[in-house]
Amino acid sequence: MAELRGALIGCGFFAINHLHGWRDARGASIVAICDRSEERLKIAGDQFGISARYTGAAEMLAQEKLDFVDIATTAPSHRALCEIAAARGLAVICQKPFAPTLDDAKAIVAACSTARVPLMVHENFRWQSAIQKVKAVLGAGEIGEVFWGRVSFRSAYDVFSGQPYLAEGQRFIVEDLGIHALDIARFLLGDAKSVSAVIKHVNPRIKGEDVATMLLDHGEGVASVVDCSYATALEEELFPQTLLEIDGSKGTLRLGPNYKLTVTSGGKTRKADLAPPLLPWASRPWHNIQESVAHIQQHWVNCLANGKEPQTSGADNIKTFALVEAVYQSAASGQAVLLADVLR
Ligand code: NAD
Ligand code: 89V
Repeated sequence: MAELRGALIGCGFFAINHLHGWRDARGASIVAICDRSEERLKIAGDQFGISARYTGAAEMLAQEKLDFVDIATTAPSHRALCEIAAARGLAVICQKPFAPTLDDAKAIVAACSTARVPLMVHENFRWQSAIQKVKAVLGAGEIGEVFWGRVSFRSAYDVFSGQPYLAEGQRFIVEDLGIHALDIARFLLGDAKSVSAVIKHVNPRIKGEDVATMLLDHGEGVASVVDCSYATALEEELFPQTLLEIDGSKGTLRLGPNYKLTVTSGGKTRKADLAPPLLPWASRPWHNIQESVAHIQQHWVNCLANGKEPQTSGADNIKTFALVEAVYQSAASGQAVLLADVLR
């Protein structure tokens, strides 16, 4: 089969990881790039040897022969860019957070559905190999029926130097990082029916909340606690690790610091090291996120080639996005919020 031809829009901080992932992907390559900043275009184009460079997305999509578009800009531009790609009949990958509002996210899903083009949100955390291996343990029934979980991300890492816009928004940790942890909770324990949340703003140098504690009701008595913080200075900085605790009817699973897995079942405990590989282009501590970028992008290529729905399709990701919205509503009201009400 011929290689799929992709174009990347947004050549900023995180897009460099996309470009590495595309270079490694089997079955696709990036043939054109776009950024409204000439400087970012030059940096990315020179590094990856891509000569088709545009400062306007519409012009690029009109000029280039493409199969898909990878949108790696920040959320305010996502809806307009997804809509112009869908109008041209191009399959779309869009970075998280999907959009500024749930209405925008729904509009993107509708535009791609009307145009009958595949849509995937680049929700990559579940594609970290440690998280995938945990999913496989649960799927194999080793700890029985899961009834409780904790998804935890606690750090004091300075994310603002690489991503200064994160310090500027009225919303921060739930929208930017909690969204990954909430998606992992859905991935491992199933969809949530309601959520209760408490959020806190600790760091005076940023505008939004940097601590969040969320309780998800997954139905039939199954619950998870999802907690995240960028105000937690630990003896050992674990950024960007997600720790897991999962209890089941036959045993327990823990994904502890430094990717150490412990599974206790039937009176026996086994341990495994789930440290991710350090890809040739990756650098610590970001390497687990970087490998997940390569994995999700290969998943996209495989889905496009085989006509399959991506795991984090637009329709799927609306449920993660709605959880984020529900968390903010719950934190503001002090009440549990039903997902069905948010999605209505
Ligand atoms: P950034 O600001 O460094 O880069 C965005 C780039 O997009 C900039 O170069 C900007 O000039 C360009 N741009 C914006 N609007 C444009 C438009 N309409 N047309 C052309 N170019 C445009 O941001 P970033 O840190 O790279 O983040 C980008 C996205 O990636 C965000 O949504 C962020 O949440 C997400 N992100 C995801 C992960 C992850 O692990 N999934 C990690 C970091 C960032
Ligand atoms: O996923 C993100 O957008 C990043 C980080 C992993 C640092 O939170 O901001």
